[in-house]
Amino acid sequence: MAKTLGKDTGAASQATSFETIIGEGGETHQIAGADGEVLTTQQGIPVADDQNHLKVGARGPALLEDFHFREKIFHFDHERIPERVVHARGFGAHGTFTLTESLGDITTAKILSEVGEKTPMFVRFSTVSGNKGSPDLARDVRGFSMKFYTKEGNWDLVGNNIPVFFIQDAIKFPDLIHAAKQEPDRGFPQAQTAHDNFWDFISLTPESMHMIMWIMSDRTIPRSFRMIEGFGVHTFRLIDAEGKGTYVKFIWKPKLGLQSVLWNEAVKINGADPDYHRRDLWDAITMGTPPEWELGVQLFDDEFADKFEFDVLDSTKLIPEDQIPLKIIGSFVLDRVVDNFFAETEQVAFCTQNVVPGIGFTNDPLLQGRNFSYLDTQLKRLGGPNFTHIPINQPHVPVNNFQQDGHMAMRNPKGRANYEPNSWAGPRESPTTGYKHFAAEETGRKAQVRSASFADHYSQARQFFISQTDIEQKHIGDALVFELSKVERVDIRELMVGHLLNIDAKLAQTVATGLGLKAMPAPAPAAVETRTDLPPSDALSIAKTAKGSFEGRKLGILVTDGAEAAIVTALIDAVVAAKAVYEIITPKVAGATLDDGTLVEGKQKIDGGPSILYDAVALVLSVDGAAMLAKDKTAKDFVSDAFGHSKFIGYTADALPLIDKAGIGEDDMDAGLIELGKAADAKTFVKTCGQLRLWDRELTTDLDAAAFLAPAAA
Ligand code: HDE
Repeated sequence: MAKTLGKDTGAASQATSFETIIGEGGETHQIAGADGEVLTTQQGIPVADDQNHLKVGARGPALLEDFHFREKIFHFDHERIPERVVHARGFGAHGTFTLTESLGDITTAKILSEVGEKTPMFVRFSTVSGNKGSPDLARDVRGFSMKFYTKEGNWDLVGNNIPVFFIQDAIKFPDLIHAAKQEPDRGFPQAQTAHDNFWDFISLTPESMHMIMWIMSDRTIPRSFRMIEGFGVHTFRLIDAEGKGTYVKFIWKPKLGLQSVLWNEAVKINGADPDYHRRDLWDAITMGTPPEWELGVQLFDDEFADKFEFDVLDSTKLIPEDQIPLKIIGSFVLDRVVDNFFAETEQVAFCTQNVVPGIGFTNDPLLQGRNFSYLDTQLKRLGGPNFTHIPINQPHVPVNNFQQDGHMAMRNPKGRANYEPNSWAGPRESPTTGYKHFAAEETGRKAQVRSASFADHYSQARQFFISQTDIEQKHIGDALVFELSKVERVDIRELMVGHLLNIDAKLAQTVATGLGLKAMPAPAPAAVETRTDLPPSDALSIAKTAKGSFEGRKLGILVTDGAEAAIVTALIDAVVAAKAVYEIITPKVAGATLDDGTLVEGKQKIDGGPSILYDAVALVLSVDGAAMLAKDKTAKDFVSDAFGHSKFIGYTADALPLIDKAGIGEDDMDAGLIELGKAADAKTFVKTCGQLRLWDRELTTDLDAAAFLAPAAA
């Protein structure tokens, strides 16, 4: 006999009513009420029982006749589509691009020439080497793919957060990716380049050295998608009405500035919150603080290309902003999360060859290869040629052509003509508005060759390295030592140090010392000697371009019962005024009762809110609270990690016993530890947090600092 448990109505957001009853076997049935939505099969047939499949007798065998059971399991079995071969882990959001400066004199593209024009867009951020379930803070390049739904069709700009790439010719891409991903015999490591195969390939591929400097820098462990730059990498071409071309590089800059975390932090974040980046973006958008980027271009002509030190078709090189300043032409904001992750983020299909009239390609041998690869990959992933019919991939303009049929065709034209030319009706060519390829003059011998103009592999690697601040240089050294220490073959480690010698002697020495090499290896053979005349460029450094603001960052406020309410309130006010956010962390998630009797709710129990999840922390504790937490390993880690990660720490005097037990003695107290004696101190503290980290502290908290501080070998 079924027993009625009660009528409800479920969550407040559900408009329909249902009744919950218990079945004979104790299972729960939710029965649709009079105004309720009825569960159906894919054919729209109402379902009576979704808890039990059809059987002969209550304990008997299943019957094939049960079409609902069969359909439900069949559909479930086919839920997965192949993950992307690269960039499998990603997260997307919708936004709008607004043009502020017209490029109408050099391109016919409406999106780049009609000032004020708002173009809907979708962006997908990703890591490259891990699989779909890998953690967000892998040391890796971030993909930054953009689809603009323009008035002239879809334009895809499929970029990265690093302006250069590992290889010069697309034919090496499968080798690069095989070497970076899990080793084929053992199936690990996941989402890590710290293994023999990767460094074996790299050490035998000197053209990757510039990119290696970037990936060993803090750029590959970003604090947030909201705090990364984007680069189109290749040189593209803008084309005007007369068919004249202008070279262009696309670069987008985050309004919040660049920021990264430390490696020790990244490793811990991956455990505490593997979804750190996607959650951060989701939260920022849903809380009404949508991230924004400026879109800039570097424009140049053949004359510049001819005199530039490197080949503008070589994607292992960049053009320093000091040489061609960025012209900001617009900005975009990401302000809408997806309704459904699979439908949008997973099914979005970017293709480098999706360009609109007025935008064209160059002969960059990487871009040429990509233009083949992306269309090909969509066929495999999305299962047929009609992936453009999926809403996220559909242009926002009419699509008219005679391509027909195929798997899952959703756009099926009416009428008799399905060919052209025809004498019936239908779309026709337009020599005036249609896409015209840039009419480049091409000559040359048919051959498998690499241009000699691509041969300098070290000069820009060096330029990048010398553009970094001391602490950024230290991080590059640390990362190389970490990764190469995971490489088992000593000859690979040595060959890598040989390459570093061609970049910077001190870096090579730091890494050799860090690895404990017995002797300095010989420099790697170089096709072209490293230039030492390229000047440092501030735009290449994260630290030198810092905005000095806490906007968009997160303060973790650790609070216990009896803590000073006035300080907690002042901190919250200061954080809100700084356009930042905060989370209250308490010993129990229900919250803490402050000294004025108010209950402040905890967003995290301390075990679930380690300090690595915050940009800065404040310890607002009572005497009893501090005494209790001073015995707790997690609380001590909270403080010692924040200190070790060079974060700013605000504290009330009563919190000192916890700070002490966390291993921070009186001698260690530095300018980054700020006492919150009175409510007004909260403002000063949050302002100081705008410096983001007290980098000098790292030289006293890290063993590797010694190798870094040692003078370079002669
Ligand atoms: Fe990709 N790349 N790539 N790539 N790439 C793919 O296309 C490929 C390269 C980049 O969010 C694949 O749809 C080749 C450079 C991003 O969905 C595939 C070469 C840059 C994404 C492919 C490159 C990128 C991809 C796999 C060597 C930076 C994620 C799934 C010439 C400018 C797109 C897919 C998304 C994805 C091929 C090199 C960026 C296999 C052959 C250089 C951001 O087609």
